[in-house]
Amino acid sequence: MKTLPLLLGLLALLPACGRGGSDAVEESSSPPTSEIYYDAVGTIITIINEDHVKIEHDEIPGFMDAMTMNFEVKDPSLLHNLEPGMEVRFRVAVADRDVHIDQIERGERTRK
Ligand SMILES: [Cu+2]
Repeated sequence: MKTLPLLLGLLALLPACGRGGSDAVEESSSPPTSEIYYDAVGTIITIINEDHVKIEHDEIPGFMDAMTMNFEVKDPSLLHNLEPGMEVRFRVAVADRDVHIDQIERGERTRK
């Protein structure tokens, strides 16, 4: 039974090593991960600062459940003319670890 904790410890170390290696290879030999886009609807809760907004959004199929969360926007001008309480339609661009809104406009939220 003494060998089990040791084995588990070794197994835990392996994924970390493998990931570091493959990242380095991907960066040098293949193009950057392409973005995936998700259309969403929600209500603006707060304009946090020039490029962050808190939105209560409906379910985004294949991406996330309905929730209230902060988003970064690609360009501060996207938030011009938007105010708390407004219903919006927006698009979330997801690439690797980067998630941000690249399109947003006023639009009615269709509630189920
Ligand atoms: Cu969310």
